[in-house]
Amino acid sequence: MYDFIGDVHGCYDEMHELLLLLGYSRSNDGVWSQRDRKPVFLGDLTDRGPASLQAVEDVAATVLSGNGKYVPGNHCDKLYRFFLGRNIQIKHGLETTVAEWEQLSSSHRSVIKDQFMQLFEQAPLYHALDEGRVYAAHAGLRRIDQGHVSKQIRTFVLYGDITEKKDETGFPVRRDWAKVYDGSAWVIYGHTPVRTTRMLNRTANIDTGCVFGGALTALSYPEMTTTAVHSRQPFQPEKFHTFSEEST
Ligand SMILES: [Mn+2]
Repeated sequence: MYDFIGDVHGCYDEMHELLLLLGYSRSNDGVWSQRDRKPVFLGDLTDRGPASLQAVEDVAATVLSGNGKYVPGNHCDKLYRFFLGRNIQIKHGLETTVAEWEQLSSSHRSVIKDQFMQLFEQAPLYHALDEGRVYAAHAGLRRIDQGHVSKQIRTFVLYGDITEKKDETGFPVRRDWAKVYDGSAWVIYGHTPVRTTRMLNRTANIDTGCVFGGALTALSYPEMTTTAVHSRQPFQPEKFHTFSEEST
């Protein structure tokens, strides 16, 4: 009944191909299913890739017409604050989305901005689906946080299990929350690019790094099967995370 789709990051062509492969049909209102299925977009639709705004338009049309679901990612949160006119740093990929947006006519700009802001504002921080048997959350969701929202939970869901420590490239060190997850509900998430879908303790990280030359992956629920399309972007192996299965 659901097809969870990992971080798109402006890879519209791959997203379009994946949705067709999953059997979705297209209309002016995005995609829809003849088999009572819905795509669930796991956030980070934009930044770094070649067609961020097309991805926004398509996902917004699909979700706002009731044919799909969406949860925000950290890049979505930043784009939202950009559209609010906040003083934010335009980097880490946001510069590509802003450049696309600045090339549009002013009327098209306001349409895209309104669509995205509506999509973002109607989205819950995470979705509980199938009567709470499965959660969709951008960077993950701990068992104790399920059913709750707070500032701390928001940070976890958008950015992951980050620590105060920085690695040698200046990014926060991420803890491996999935390794100690003990919930009975599935948590489907993305955010941390991995070479292949990582399933562990009823968690599934399906961000297979499309924008870094990996693949765009969908996880079908309740079948728990994956469908992937190859990326059209250059492969950047250093962008993919490897987990040490020994350390905690
Ligand atoms: Mn992210």
